[in-house]
This record gives sequence, structure tokens and C-alpha cells, in this order.
Amino acid sequence: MSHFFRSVVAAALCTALLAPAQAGTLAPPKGAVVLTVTGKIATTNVGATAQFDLGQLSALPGRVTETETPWTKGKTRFEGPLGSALLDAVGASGESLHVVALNDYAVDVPVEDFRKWPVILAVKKDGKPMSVRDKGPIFVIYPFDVDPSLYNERTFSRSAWQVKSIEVR
Ligand SMILES: Nc1nc2c(c(=O)[nH]1)N[C@H]1C(S)=C(S)[C@@H](COP(=O)(O)O)O[C@H]1N2
Ligand SMILES: [Mo]
Repeated sequence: MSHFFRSVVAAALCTALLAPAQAGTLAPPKGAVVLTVTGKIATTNVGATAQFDLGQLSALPGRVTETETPWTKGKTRFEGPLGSALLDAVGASGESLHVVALNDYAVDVPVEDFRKWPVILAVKKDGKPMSVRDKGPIFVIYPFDVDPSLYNERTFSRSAWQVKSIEVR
């Protein structure tokens, strides 16, 4: 490679590594909005918020987490977008996530949790969307299969179900 091209590549890498949360683009939701993200985000689609329908959430990079939980019997297969993919989709730049559920249960989840572990925002349980009655439409599921030490009360309190909104703080 020529010196010139090496410089160009080096400059591009520096830009990519040093860039703050990027303001990407996010299409407006087409279906029913199931999640609204507000706060310290660079990418929005409805006013100052980022709103998602189920299709948009399912289109993000995701994971299947097959695990037991305190709220289910036997092994259950949860599937949904990675928390880290959601953070990237909205260009999140805060430290903490104020997660609020339909029953107004709220919990503060460190952004670090979503970066450190493949936490998912499950939108399917055993292959099917979850009704509100069945803790849907969104259930925060930690990777108990990857790190069994996560199976503790602190994680359980961060395992919000019927999630409706997240404020990045
Ligand atoms: N939507 C919603 N999610 C929630 C809660 C809640 O009240 N509503 N409680 C949380 C807390 S504090 C814990 S410890 C566990 C409680 O699970 P349990 O009700 O089965 O004991 O779920 C968490 N997720
Ligand atoms: Mo709790």
C-alpha cells in the first residue's frame, strides 16, 4: 500500500474510533409503537424521540437466550434485539437507562450492562410474540445462559417486563 493510502486508511480509522455517538437515521414506525426511547440519543424519528414498532425491533441484530427464569417454568426460548444494538440504533450516549413498564414499574439499568453482556429486549417467547398478559410485548432478558452468576436479585430487579419506554440518562 502506498504511503498516501495508508494515511487515508489511518485517518478514516481515527475518525471511526474517536467519533461520538453517531446520528444515524431511523425510519418512522409503520405499525403500533411498542417502545419509545428518549433522553441522550443522537438518532430520532418522531420529534425528539426514537419510536419502534415490533418489526423494527426484530430487524435489529438479536440473540436467542434459552434459559430458566424465576418467572417461567423449565427452559424458555427468548428472542429479541440486543440491548447494545438498540443503543447503537438510537446513538445513545448516557450512562444509565431508566426503563419504564406499562404498570409504571421503573428501574435504572447501567448502560454498561448492555455493553458487557448480550442482554436482549425479548419480543418473542418460544417463537411467539408475548401478550401484555404474558409479560410482553418487551421483556428485558439477561444472558443467564452465558453467565450463571447473573442469576441474582439485582439482575432480577433489572429484568423489567411489559417495557414501554427507556430514557437514556
Ligand atoms: N413490569 C414489571 N417488571 C418487573 C417488576 C414489576 O413490578 N413490573 N418487578 C421487578 C423486580 S423488583 C423483581 S425482583 C422481579 C420480581 O419478580 P417477581 O414478581 O416474580 O418476584 O421482577 C422485576 N420486573
Ligand atoms: Mo425486586
